[in-house]
Amino acid sequence: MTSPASATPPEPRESSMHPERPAMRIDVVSIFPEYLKPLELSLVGKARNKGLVSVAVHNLRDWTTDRHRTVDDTPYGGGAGMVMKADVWGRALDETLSDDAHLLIPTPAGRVFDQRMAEELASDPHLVLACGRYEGIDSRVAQHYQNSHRVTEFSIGDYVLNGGESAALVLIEAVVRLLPEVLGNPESVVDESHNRAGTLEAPMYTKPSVWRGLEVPEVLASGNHALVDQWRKEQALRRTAQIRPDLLHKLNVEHLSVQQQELLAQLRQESEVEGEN
Ligand code: JAH
Repeated sequence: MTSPASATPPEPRESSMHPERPAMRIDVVSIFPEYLKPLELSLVGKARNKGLVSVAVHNLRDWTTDRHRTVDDTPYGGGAGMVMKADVWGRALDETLSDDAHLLIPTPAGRVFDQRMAEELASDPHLVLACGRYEGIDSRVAQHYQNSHRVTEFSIGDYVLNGGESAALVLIEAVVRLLPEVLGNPESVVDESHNRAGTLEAPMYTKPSVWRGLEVPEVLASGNHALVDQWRKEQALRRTAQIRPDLLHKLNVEHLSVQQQELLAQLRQESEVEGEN
């Protein structure tokens, strides 16, 4: 005889520390599933273990139908290299995409992935990354799924890779660290190299105060937090102007202090003069 249901304590869930289901599901499809092994490590691996995200990696060849498990064919119109077949990708994605999935395709021809995009993706319930190889995936695959799903072709920078896998790893790490409860210290999410204002961060130092003759800037040891803060904001802006002048006109002025705004006007004038030469 079983005990009455009301007296039976509920079964502990798979992760009793995080009883809610993962905030996000991520599926990756690739012909090199081992390339995605780093997802078992470090930040993403820990987030998976805590049940904050579920990640599955699939082998595209599981959706081939021929003896040789063929995933590519020669390009229409000729040219070098091979193109990944739409029919194989179609079967893989029909099975992998949920109704609310966002399909992400790494390609050198995609929208450049940045922190803003990472923040947007962190709100999606389901990401599916389709990693191509060779000369890429038959263009009709992205076209087809645009009729039923959100589809984003993305690039992690202006260089050519041998396939989308490493770009997928980059995107996943940037997104997963933004999910609630993934980072131990949520302050470090905003206080880092692409902050609210969009400047680079000030240089950082730790002990010893002199290393190989190089001294830590005096102000940082002053104990004057207001002065330190002011110095860091100035350094942040100077560094941005020097290393990433392209970021200067994208800055979020509302998140700059009055002093930063004045310095910005000065740095912009200086770069205008340089640009004229
Ligand atoms: C190369 C499929 N960050 C740019 C980027 C992204 C993807 C690829 N290359 C560069 C790529 C070959 C096949 C994707």
